[in-house]
Amino acid sequence: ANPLKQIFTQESRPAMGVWQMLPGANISRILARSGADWVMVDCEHGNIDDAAMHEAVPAIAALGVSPIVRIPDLQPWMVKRALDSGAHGILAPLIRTVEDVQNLVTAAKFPPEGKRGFGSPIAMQNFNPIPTFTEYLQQANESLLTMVQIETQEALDSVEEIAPLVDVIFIGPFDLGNNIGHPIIEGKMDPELDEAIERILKAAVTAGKKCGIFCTGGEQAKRYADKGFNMISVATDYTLLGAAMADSLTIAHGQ
Ligand code: 3PY
Repeated sequence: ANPLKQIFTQESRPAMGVWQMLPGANISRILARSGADWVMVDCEHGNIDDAAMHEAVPAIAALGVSPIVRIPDLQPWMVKRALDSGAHGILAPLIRTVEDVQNLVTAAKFPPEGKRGFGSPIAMQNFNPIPTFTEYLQQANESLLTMVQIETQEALDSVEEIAPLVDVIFIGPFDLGNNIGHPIIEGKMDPELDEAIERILKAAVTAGKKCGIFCTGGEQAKRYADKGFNMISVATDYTLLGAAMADSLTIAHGQ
């Protein structure tokens, strides 16, 4: 089962998630038990290598929460490693062209839809009950969520063609701002960045696909939920930990 896919297909609410940047299965478990619908195991900018990914992904899945892996770059071998670890979805950063997106889908799906190779029983172990080889092959393509980040000018220019090709188009507002010449400064977003975000949401809605966005806190996440976003990253482990300690210190100091 893919709990995130179930929310997408059976519920009308946004799926709220958290970004795991720090390595460790205990961190994965804390995040998965927080009430989040999905956890993004961030192998692009997080401090998470291949071994840490193979620990994080099953720890999250075991708690009935969807582990999604953000691969460091769009390389077929990275897609393969992430899916073999048992990821329920794959997020490719910084894609540029329709061809990039087609390459992701080809790498992520078993034949005949794609060219993913089979060789690892590890992903199968993450299911309960463990499927047979045939059952796994039958359900893997269908249950997988493919996601690409729209965060370059080129991807923005082609977003209407990209959206139909994947399950989720996911906005990275920081990179998108940088790449279209309107960086986010001290949390402030330029109206042109807002317009680009609206265009991406519209492309997803028109294609009948889901739209995701990265946020830096609950208030911002609520604003995007109200706009109709389907997959929202509320915060990261890294910032949450620091903020929680700072809040406790403020109280401890009697301030
Ligand atoms: C961005 O905002 O660019 C992201 O990809 C979030 O990590």
